[in-house]
Amino acid sequence: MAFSEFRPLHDNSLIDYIKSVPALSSKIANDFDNLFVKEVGDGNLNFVFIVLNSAGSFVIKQALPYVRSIGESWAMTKERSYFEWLALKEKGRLCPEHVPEVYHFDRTMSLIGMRYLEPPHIILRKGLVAGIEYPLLAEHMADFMAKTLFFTSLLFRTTSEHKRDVAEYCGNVEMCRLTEQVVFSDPYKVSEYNRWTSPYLDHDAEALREDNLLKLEVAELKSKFCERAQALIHGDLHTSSMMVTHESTQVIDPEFAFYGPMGYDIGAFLGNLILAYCSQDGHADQANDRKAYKEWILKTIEDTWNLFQHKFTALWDEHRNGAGEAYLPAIYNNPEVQLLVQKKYMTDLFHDSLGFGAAKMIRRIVGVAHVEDFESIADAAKRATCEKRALDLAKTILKERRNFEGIAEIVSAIRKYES
Ligand code: ADP
Ligand code: SR1
Ligand code: MG
Repeated sequence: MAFSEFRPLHDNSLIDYIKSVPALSSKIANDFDNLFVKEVGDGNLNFVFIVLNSAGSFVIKQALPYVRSIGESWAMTKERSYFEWLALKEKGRLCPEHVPEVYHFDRTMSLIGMRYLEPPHIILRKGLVAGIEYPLLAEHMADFMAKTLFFTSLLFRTTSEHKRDVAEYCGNVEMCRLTEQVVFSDPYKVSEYNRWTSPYLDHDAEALREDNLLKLEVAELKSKFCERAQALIHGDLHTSSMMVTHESTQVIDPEFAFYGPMGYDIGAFLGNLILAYCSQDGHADQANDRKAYKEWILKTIEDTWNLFQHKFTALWDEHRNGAGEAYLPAIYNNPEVQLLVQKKYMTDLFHDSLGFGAAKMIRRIVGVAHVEDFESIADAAKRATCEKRALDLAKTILKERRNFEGIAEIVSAIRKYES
């Protein structure tokens, strides 16, 4: 069977496809007799097949020209697969410890073949719902974010390299426009796609549309998201975009990648950890009140930012006499000015991260795409109580983000929203 033009793959055609690609068939020793193939895509957008036998394994991810969770009525470019591949390669080069290896890419078929993250790897969000602690998570995510953000920013690169790559990723405009809509626009207006736990949150959803101060701040964040090509960001770094074990953290799914504000990635991760925290009371039962687990989440939030800040500034110090265009050594080479610019840069980045993180919390409660942290709380009243707490907290963080001086103050603010 020829695959010279795009077609969605199913179990049988997938096997024919694999037979036609040596980079894939060699992974399973060309043995098709006892092959296990299963579609496991539970994300919002794409189809993911696990392929394995006793000789080896891989995953095939294919983008179809629409949003999977909505259906064919919401068209979406399958070129997202190209940008996912590009970003997996680049982030894998910068941080191979935390990115699955890519084995194959086919632009015509919008298809990526990559490492199968075998059990016990699970999606982090599922681990957070189950109450599982991951002792290395903060360290690993801080490492991933510090390396991928620093090395693609003007702190490290020349403007020639930067503009070349910015231009390439501008092609991912449809994915950026999806984010502009579902994160920064729809939650603040009437939209056919919005939903929330009704009737409990009816008033809260309406209040968002009438909160002028909030809308002013969201406009500022949206403009930064659209205009600031600070680094190559993942673009969708929530807790379902990483697969984890106790020892391993693997970041997947960078199909929203583009040159944008670093705080959008850091905020996505921290904001989703805060959502996980706020959902814990809904998962508490007689066997486990989740109190200790909530403390672990708070510690992970604090450690992530502190470790990120440490690693990022260490990379900056190490490369400060390199080719980075932002702070030329000829101008910024004395320790006093170096300290001043780093402090300003990190403070601005912290406030950006808080703003974007809060916006991403809000969209998961009143927008189109919700999260399992809350959706898996069957009792609607209980779910709404958790969601309302998260929503109120997010509104405070978003509006007052510039007043927070460190992550410990955010942890204190989170504690204040306890019932
Ligand atoms: P989407 O782009 O639709 O959000 P994801 O990349 O998040 O798709 O993948 C959907 C699901 O497929 C994940 O939740 C995970 O269960 C599974 N998956 C994706 N990539 C891998 C992988 N490399 N190894 C194992 N499972 C994977
Ligand atoms: C229709 S919105 C789908 C969402 O799922 C992805 O993971 C992104 O977060 C996107 O906003
Ligand atoms: Mg996903």
